[in-house]
Amino acid sequence: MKNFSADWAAKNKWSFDYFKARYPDLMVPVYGEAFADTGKSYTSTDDKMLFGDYLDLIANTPTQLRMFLFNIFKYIPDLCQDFIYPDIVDHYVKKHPFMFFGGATSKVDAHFDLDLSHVFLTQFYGKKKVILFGPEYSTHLYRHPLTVSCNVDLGNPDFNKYPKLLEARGYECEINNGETLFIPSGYWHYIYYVEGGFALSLRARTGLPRLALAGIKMFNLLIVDYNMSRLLGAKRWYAMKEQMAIKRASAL
Ligand SMILES: O=C(O)CCC(=O)C(=O)O
Repeated sequence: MKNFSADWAAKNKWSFDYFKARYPDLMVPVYGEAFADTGKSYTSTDDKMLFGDYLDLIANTPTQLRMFLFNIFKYIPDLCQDFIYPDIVDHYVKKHPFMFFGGATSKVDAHFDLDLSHVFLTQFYGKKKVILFGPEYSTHLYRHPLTVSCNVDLGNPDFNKYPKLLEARGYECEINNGETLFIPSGYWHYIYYVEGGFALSLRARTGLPRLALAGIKMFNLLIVDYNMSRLLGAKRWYAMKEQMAIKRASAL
């Protein structure tokens, strides 16, 4: 969408320089390689950096360091004045507008969002390549049971190891400054930062049945998967999930 953010003050205001000048000392969480790695939980990270230093880094250098699902508005509520929720849907999740930052070459491994909300992802700076697959292709993507992710690298897919990928039909697009991508509930997305940049995601609810399904998925991931990993050891449990994913896909 080209006009989703047409009326936002943020469009002419937010930039690396704007954030850096105002909030250089904010400590922000940063992620390295994708979160599907063995032993990493869904969205946690121990690494933190000063926002000013992080912005300098991504403005000038290719880097894998990303800020993922960052609710910057919790720390700087005034920024919420700079955008509005366009009334093309009802029931935005207004508590959780998230920002995403990344340097050139950063990638976000294929996953779908645990809360199953619809997402409107508006790009401010830089350019991103996005690959999307509908939920009907979860098995073709070798989804790890109980989780919202897989071990497939959609940026460099190994078709020998994951042959069913060849049968999945998805979408590939680029989002540039000022453009908004709609990611429907449950859609898989893989993202590659062609240039360093940042984006805002506004989320919308999808109704009670999907909310209940999201509850089940949260229980599976945050309770069952987490405890299985603790019980069996992260590496062993990850390898077991990978085997299950391969078995399911070969039965297609
Ligand atoms: O743009 C990004 O870096 C990630 C976006 C994403 O994964 C999401 O909106 O769920």
